[in-house]
Amino acid sequence: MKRLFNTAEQLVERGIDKRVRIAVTGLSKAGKTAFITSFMNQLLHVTDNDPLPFFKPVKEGRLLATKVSSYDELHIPEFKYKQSIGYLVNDQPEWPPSTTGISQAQLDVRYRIKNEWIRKVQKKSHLTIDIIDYPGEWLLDLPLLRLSYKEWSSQCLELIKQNISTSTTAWQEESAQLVYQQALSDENIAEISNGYKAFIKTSFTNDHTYNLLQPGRFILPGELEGAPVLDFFPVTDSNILHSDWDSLAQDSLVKTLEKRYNYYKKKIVKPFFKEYFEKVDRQILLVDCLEVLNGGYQNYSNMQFTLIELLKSFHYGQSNWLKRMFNPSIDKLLIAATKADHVPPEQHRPLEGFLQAMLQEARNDIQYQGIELETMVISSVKTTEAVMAEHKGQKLMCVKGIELESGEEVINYPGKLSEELITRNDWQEHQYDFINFAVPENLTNGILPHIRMDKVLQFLIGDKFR
Ligand SMILES: Nc1nc2c(ncn2[C@@H]2O[C@H](COP(=O)(O)OP(=O)(O)OP(=O)(O)O)[C@@H](O)[C@H]2O)c(=O)[nH]1
Ligand SMILES: [Mg+2]
Repeated sequence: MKRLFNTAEQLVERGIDKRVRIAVTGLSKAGKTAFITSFMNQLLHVTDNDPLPFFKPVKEGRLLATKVSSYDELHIPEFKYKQSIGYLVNDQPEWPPSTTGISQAQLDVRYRIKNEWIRKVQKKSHLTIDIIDYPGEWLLDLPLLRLSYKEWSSQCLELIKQNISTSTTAWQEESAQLVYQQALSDENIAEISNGYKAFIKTSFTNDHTYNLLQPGRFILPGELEGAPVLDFFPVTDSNILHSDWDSLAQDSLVKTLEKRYNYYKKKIVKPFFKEYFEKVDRQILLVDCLEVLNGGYQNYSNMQFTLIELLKSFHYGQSNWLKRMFNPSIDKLLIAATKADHVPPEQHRPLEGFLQAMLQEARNDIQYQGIELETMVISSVKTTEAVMAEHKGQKLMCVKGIELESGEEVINYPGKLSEELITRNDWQEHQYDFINFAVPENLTNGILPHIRMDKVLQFLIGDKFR
């Protein structure tokens, strides 16, 4: 009953524009947790923060206070803001650890109403912001919702052909021996599926190829560790893939795998999407371009493919009060290159150009649906400062900070970024050297230094404070 009441209350709040749900999307290590922590941190310090010059409601002095409120939906764990900010601002600061489960934050912001007519009857109002954090690996599952088992298997086969240059793995050798038309015991299926899990885990961690070798829960199972729902794998025998499966027996291996794949989609992926991404109003896609630039052409084209497929999973469209209540869609999308503090400021523009070119096709398709879309280069936590320094005999703008691996202060010139779309041939000539930076030790006032978080806030929620 209480849940029903909460849902009804939420619907009304959404309809009258007093509640906004933001989807923070990004692959594993893109910077989602750091972003959510900084987003909350900036809002929680609206009254004692340096002016956030591009966040208009703050500039106009209308934001009065923000608090983290306990979440209405008790079945979803709360995002541990205090713990997360604790990592960043304590005496020996660290980055918050990689996320292993879902959690949700709810912020309540009180503000002075701008519209003078409404102000005559009501001076203050509030906005509730919902935001969720989850492991990036799980996001890779969303595109599965559009694929049949056969289509998914064909996609896996294609990705394996493109990416795996090394000798065949144990799983590939084993699966090549399988007779897909015949039945196979559950124990054997589990054994081979464990081989597949090991295979995608290695290619995910070692090559870090961002490819769509799903399911994401195979890489990070969470509470599903050891559950039979994770016992399946794709068919990578092209003869079987091109044959007709209608006449095959229900207990044949291929049909069993197909059933398990469909079960996984229905019981794991669909509820994940419905609960967290279906009722979203605004979205930010965080992209770690630096990892890709370091990684080379294949890495780039994998990430491009993955992100384009991912963006197809969301509903975009213009919004009005009725739609917001009953059939919400995303009316603003921000695509942001994260970790901009790795790049000297004069190279932010080329980095943005690179991001725009990488996602040109997806941007075009989404913008066609009439929504507001912007690209930005941002940093949730600024860890470096820009300095002029000599690099290979030239005076160049570099970044100075503490290198994460060595703990030493370093001055780094990451290479000259190109605004143009980089072709496979050009790529070899581009040498990039992005290093990881540690969180600086001087964040004693508890306010995180950032790059353009004020612009992010303005784009994502600025219009909600009317
Ligand atoms: N310099 C810098 N590094 C960042 C920033 N944001 C994230 N990072 C780095 O990127 C790493 C990953 O960031 P997270 O926020 O944990 O990434 P995530 O998307 O939540 O990753 P998962 O939880 O594994 O899906 C951090 O540990 C930092 O090393 C930033 O604004 N500046
Ligand atoms: Mg995380």
